Amino acid sequence: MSESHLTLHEVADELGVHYMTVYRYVRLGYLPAHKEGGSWRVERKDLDDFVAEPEAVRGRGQSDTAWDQRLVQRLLAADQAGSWKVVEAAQASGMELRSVYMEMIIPAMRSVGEQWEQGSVSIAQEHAASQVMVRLVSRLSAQIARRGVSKGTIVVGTTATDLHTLPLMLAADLIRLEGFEVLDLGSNLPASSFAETAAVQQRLVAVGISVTAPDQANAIQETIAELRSQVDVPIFIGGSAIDGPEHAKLLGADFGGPGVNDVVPELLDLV
Ligand code: B12
Repeated sequence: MSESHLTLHEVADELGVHYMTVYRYVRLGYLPAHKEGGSWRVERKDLDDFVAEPEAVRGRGQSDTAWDQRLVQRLLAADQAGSWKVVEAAQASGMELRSVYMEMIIPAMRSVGEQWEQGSVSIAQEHAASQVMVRLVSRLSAQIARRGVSKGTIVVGTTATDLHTLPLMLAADLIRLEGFEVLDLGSNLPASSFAETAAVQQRLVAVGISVTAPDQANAIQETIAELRSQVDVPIFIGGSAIDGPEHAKLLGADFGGPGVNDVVPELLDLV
């Protein structure tokens, strides 16, 4: 065994604890590890980092794991590999994909945002954390496997002036998890291109607009007007800049709300 890739037994000997204790550290995401030939291996550097952490941070004595906060730490360190290891560890401990999004990814990103607003995180750190998160979500998204026949296609995008791609990506994945094909057009797309693309989709069920940036009322109305001139399916809007269903309707959408859960019943009613 190479000295840089330790088995869990070697780690246990070194830490002076039982093998099962080390196994628990790994499964709960306290100690990064990867699989080699079916068994866990720990890199020397990760073990050194683990030993260097204060007991409270390691959480050795805790039975619950604040996965989102563990992820926030890795994101703020712009540690892509470490962030992925936290996600892997959560999944290895039995967390299902939807919960990874709802209980880890979304709260972690909101926490980064709050710390940025409070000034405890710099704008560069927030940007770097967002970039790591985009990569993480791209990787996680590949795990979404549709069971059975697709419920149809939903095209999503933002207004031409909203740059928040990440909330859109997350919303797109949560809609995919409901069994729809989702065509994610990203952010900053001219309304005419958005509408032209939606218009040529097979089995189009609805079109969704993600709204995160402030002051988008005019842009939303333009996007909706363009869409209505080219497609005749319901149009819904969502995102953190939408207060609730009434606000969505006031802006000209057929339905909407801040979160994906607010629109899932209507989407399922369409099929
Ligand atoms: C990262 C970030 C950015 C990045 C975006 C990078 C990227 N690749 O996306 C950049 C740097 C580009 C950016 C820019 C700006 N940002 Co910004 N940003 C954020 C931040 C920190 C995180 C966003 C995020 O990923 N959130 C996490 C996701 C999980 O949460 P969510 O947005 O609620 O998304 C969920 C739901 O809303 C829903 N959803 C999303 N889309 C849709 C669509 C549909 C149809 C449905 C049903 C649901 C749905 O699903 C998601 C998952 O549950 C937030 C802080 C925050 N609290 O979110 C600020 C925040 C959104 N930004 C804000 C602001 C003000 C700006 C700027 C104006 C700053 C500036 N002065 O330049 C610009 C605007 C640029 C523009 N024209 O768009 C404000 C918005 C306040 C508002 N709406 O009134 C926030 C809230 C920060 C703050 N409190 O000041 N930002």
